[in-house]
Amino acid sequence: MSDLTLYHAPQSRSATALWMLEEIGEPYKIEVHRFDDGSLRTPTYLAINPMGKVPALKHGDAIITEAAAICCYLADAFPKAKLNIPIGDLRRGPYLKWLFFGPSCFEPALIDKMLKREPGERTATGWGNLDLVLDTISKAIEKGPYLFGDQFTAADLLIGGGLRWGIMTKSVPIRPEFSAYAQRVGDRPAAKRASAKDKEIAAAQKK
Ligand SMILES: N[C@@H](CCC(=O)N[C@@H](CS)C(=O)NCC(=O)O)C(=O)O
Repeated sequence: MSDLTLYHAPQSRSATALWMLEEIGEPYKIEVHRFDDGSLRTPTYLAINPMGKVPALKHGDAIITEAAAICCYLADAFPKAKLNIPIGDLRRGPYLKWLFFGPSCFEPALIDKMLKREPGERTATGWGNLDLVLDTISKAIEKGPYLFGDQFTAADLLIGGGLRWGIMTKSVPIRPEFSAYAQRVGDRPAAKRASAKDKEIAAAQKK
């Protein structure tokens, strides 16, 4: 028994962790939260994530927060799913680069765009600007089908998930390579199961 619990709120960044758990295929529990009832600010939850945010993952006694770290952790902890590139493989470095690129470059650039914030001076902001980030992703997926050829990894889940979200919110301009890649990752059965589960949880909260 894997003893995995996801602390989740629907229609949020924790959808990434939910999708990753579906990819891994191990049994897991979900503790559902919402943003308007104070449940992310209780001492019990703050002991899990002092940031008062989702996602958080409990595996045995270990708590992991930050969506990208959760994806990286699960991919390594359950290698049978073949979603990681293991230590010892020279592609491990580039793989980690993409796992970090998601939250440190892609996400802040997207948030700048969504919040209509002027990107700062590109030499000072770690992510430069959205065009720079998108051109970098574009180049990396042009050969495809995934960042590392035929192998779909946790890095595709993060970058592809970010692109899907950016396209949906119209923060990412339509480019054929983005649409094709976003469609490819979104068509994965685990992505569809996670999305259905997330919608079901959101609908139950509205009742
Ligand atoms: N850096 C975190 C961000 C997590 C995050 O901001 N989660 C939002 C939902 S999308 C949240 O829990 N917000 C509730 C709050 O801050 O009160 C990650 O990548 O996991």
